[in-house]
Parts: sequence; structure tokens; C-alpha cells
Amino acid sequence: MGMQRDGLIGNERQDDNGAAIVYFGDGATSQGDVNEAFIFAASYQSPLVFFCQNNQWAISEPIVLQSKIPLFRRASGFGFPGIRVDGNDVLAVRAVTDWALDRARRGEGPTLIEAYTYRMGAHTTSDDPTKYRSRDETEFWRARDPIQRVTTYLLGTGAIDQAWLDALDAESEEFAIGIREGCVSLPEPKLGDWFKYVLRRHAGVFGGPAGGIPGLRVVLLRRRHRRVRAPGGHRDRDRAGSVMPTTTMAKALNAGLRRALGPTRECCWPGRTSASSAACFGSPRGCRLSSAGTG
Ligand SMILES: Cc1ncc(C[n+]2csc(CCOP(=O)(O)OP(=O)(O)O)c2C)c(N)n1
Ligand SMILES: [Mg+2]
Repeated sequence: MGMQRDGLIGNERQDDNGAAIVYFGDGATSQGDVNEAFIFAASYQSPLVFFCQNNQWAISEPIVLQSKIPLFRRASGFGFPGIRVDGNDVLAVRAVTDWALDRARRGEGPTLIEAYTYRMGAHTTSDDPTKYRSRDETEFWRARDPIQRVTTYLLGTGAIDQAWLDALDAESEEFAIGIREGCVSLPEPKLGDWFKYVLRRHAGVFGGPAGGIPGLRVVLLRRRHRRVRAPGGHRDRDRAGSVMPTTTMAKALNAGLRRALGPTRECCWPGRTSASSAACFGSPRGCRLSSAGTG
């Protein structure tokens, strides 16, 4: 919208025009935010390209369950064009992206691109895709690897040769080593900063001056900044003399949620992510028990 208001679209010279592109997954299209963004962009004819990488999986949720129609067709319901492209065809993706960006720059509004592809790996390091999809399916898509396809094409046309590819591999490896070393040598963040930037200290879960759940407090340790203390075990004591064992942040959060939500009839967490078969985060046991049939 900023570009639009600054008169940076619809000018005669395309070089004077601007556009934005936003990338997201098929799982994201199931969330409210994406749908609200579609409405907003359509209402204001924003110079925007929505690029959806439909890799057919939102953690363990298959696309056939997430959408009863191909995702690109959703765009027509919002009043702008949608187009599906073979997401494993690098040149086709480039061509379609250029076309959609040019439309946006000309002031013709948003476009949804659905790049149809496949998620070869796990969603996260704690996800295990062998639990929910077949090896045959993965092998089918492995044979359609986009990098292998474009490499074969460029070798075939003589645009590149093996020596060029070897030099590129060496350069990429060096780049990756630099990134890894840079990440590993980053200073350890202070645990307290999590609360500053990500989590709000909430009396209802963590306790605190305003009250909250009696006996449940998370106390930040000064020494290692990795662990937090929660009551009910055998080790340290808090100022009032209560027992305060050491636990991990994830366990403390789950304990807090379990206490706050509990296995009550009113409490359920719909959605696969919180079901007992959750591929990623798991969920507080009490909530899982009470959400039977909703996962
Ligand atoms: C109907 C429905 N509602 C909510 C969700 C929850 N959800 C939203 S995003 C997401 C995981 C991320 O998926 P995606 O955006 O496809 O990222 P990818 O790892 O595949 O790149 C999940 C599990 C869902 N999968 N389906
Ligand atoms: Mg996905």
C-alpha cells in the first residue's frame, strides 16, 4: 500500500514501478491471516504477488484434507486471478512470477501463484514423515527434483558443463561452512529475552504479582540460562521454602498449560498439531485426553 500511495505503480516506465511478493506454504492458506490478506489486497488492488509453495503437506496434514479445490482457484472467490505452475520447473516458476509482478507494477492488482511441488524432507527436526506418508510417494517426487531437472536441461543445451557445476558445488560448500560457523559462534541469548520479545509473562499461566495458578512459577536461573524451575519436586527451595525442582522450558510450559486448561469437558484443542499423533510439538497430556475425536 505504501508503494501505491507513493505513486510507485502504474507509471509508464516499468522501472519506476514497485511491487511486493510474499511467500507462504499450503498450511498457511488454512490460517485466517492469509485469507484476511487476500481480502485486503483485493479491496485495495495492492501491488502484491501471493506465492504459495504448495508442497502438499502442512506437517502431517495432507493438502487433500486441507482444501477440497486446487488452491489457485480460491483466488477467484476473492476477486483476483490465481494460477497454478509446476513448482519443480524452475523456468516456468520464473516466467509466471515475472508475469504476476509485472501485473502488480502496472497497477492491475494482486495475483495468487500456486507452485505445486512436494516437501521431500521433514517439516522440522522433530517431525518424522515416515509416520504419515509412504516411501513410494516420496520416491515418486524424488525423481522430479527441480534442481536435477534444470541441471539436465542446461547441460543438454550446452549452457553449462560439468566443470562449471563442480565449481558451483565448491563455492556453495564454502558458503554453507561460513553460515554454519557464523551461527554456531553467535553468543547465547539471555533466557530473559524470550519473555521480552516472544512471550508475555501471563499471570494466568505463570503466576506472578497478579495471582495466577498457585504454586506454579517459572524462575529464571542466572547461571546457565537454559533451565527454569518449577515447584513440586525434590531439589531447590524458593524464598518461601517450597521445593523448586529444575525442569526444561518446554516441560514448564506444558505443566502450566496442563494446569490452566486441564482435562475438562469445556477444553479442547482442535487440529492435528495438538492430537496425540502430533508430529511436532506434542501437547499437554490433559488437553490431549480431553480433545479425543477432534484431532
Ligand atoms: C485445516 C487446517 N488448519 C490448520 C492447520 C495447521 N497448520 C497451519 S500451517 C501448518 C504447518 C506449516 O505448513 P506449511 O505452511 O505447508 O509449511 P511447510 O513446512 O510445508 O513449508 C499447520 C500444521 C492445517 N494444517 N490445516
Ligand atoms: Mg506445506
